[in-house]
Amino acid sequence: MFCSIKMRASRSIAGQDYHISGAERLLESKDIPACACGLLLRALQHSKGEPSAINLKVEEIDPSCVKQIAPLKVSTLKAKSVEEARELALSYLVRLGIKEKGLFSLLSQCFGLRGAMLVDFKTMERLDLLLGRDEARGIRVTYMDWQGGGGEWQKKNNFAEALVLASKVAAAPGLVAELCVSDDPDYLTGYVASKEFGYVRIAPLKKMGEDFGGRIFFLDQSQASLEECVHFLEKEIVLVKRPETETKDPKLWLGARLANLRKAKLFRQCNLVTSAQNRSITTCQKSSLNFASNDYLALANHPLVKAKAQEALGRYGAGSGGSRLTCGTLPVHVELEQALARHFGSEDALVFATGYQTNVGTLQALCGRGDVVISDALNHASIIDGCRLSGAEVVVYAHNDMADFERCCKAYAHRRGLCVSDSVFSMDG
Ligand code: WAQ
Ligand code: MG
Repeated sequence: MFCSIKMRASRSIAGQDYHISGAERLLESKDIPACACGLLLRALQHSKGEPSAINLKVEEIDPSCVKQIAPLKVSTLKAKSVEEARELALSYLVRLGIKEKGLFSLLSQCFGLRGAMLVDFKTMERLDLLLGRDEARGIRVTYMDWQGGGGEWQKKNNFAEALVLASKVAAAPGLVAELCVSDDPDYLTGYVASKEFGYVRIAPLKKMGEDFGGRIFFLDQSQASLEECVHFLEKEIVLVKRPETETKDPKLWLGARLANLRKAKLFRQCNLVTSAQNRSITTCQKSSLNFASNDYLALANHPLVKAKAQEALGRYGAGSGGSRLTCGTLPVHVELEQALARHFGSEDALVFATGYQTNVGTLQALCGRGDVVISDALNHASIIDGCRLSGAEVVVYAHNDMADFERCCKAYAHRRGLCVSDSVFSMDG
């Protein structure tokens, strides 16, 4: 069952009802107990003080009546002072033909209202009073939530809740704009919102601790009647689609990833080496001693190796033309593998072009789903990738810790698998 839940907390002082906190959600009935509990705690722990009454209303709603709308686009402005922030807010409203200079003094009259003041956008006449309701009520926007609900119930997320409300308000017939400042004494951010410019967050729109805040909705009665607009705000059930947090424009999302790498100092670029591989190499027109090479045996620039490579190049050309399994196995490959097997005293050998391919290829060939790989915590990234690609369960033991290794082996003794350790560990530098 799909439901609406509303909480409203107030304090009665000398017979007068002061609004403390209000919130509402749309949710499945199974979530009602947890949500009710969260909203009650929120009311009881509000920074405006303890309520003397809390209303909680739960009602079934018809899911076929739910309208889905898009959220307003959000932008944020920070001002140096309250005056500057208010000027900024007004500058947005002026664009829509709302010219009232004293808007913030009008807003100060909203403090204590349970809902928003609805005014004519040209004359500033307060329209919600024409509906014959009590003055402190205002227009309370209800039946709205984020699509898929979620989120906290107890802790108020001013921004997320305000964006839902503002998105519904901006979608109301005839509604030109909204001006809002939180009435919470410690929350200084407010916003102006409209279909035209979206949701513009502005801070600080009041001083810390100031008894100030509320909402004004501006209606253009030539577009829609007061009743039509209020019906939408108070009765239509609206779910706001979650904003896309991830852009789909590849330039933007890849750009953001690159920026993050740079920020984390993880952005890497290839070093250009302009000399042959030796103990010293030339990079950036400078000779440097090379501690980064894997050419431990200095074979890369050995005259005999180079001469043999040149000979092979003359005979076979510059590429194998295919994978080893199809048409890429040449006599020189077989000779090399046999020589390596003899040297290491093994049955056979298989040569890969790079160390990365060796680890990824071998581990995948040896292990698969259902097997266990017991792996040193500081094994090279290529071993980790090989383990992952094999689909085997990976059990990691503390680096070079033979007691931990033994514990893992014993724990998995009943399973089939493989232990894998690097020989020269390079991952921690
Ligand atoms: N419908 C109409 N008016 C409401 C509603 C509602 N559902 N809920 C609150 N109001 C009025 C009421 O008069 C409150 O006193 C006033 O608005 C302020 O409500 O970081 O937290 O819930 O981008 O205190 C805006 C900035 C936060 C968020 C707004 O409002 C951000 C906020 P509060
Ligand atoms: Mg509040």
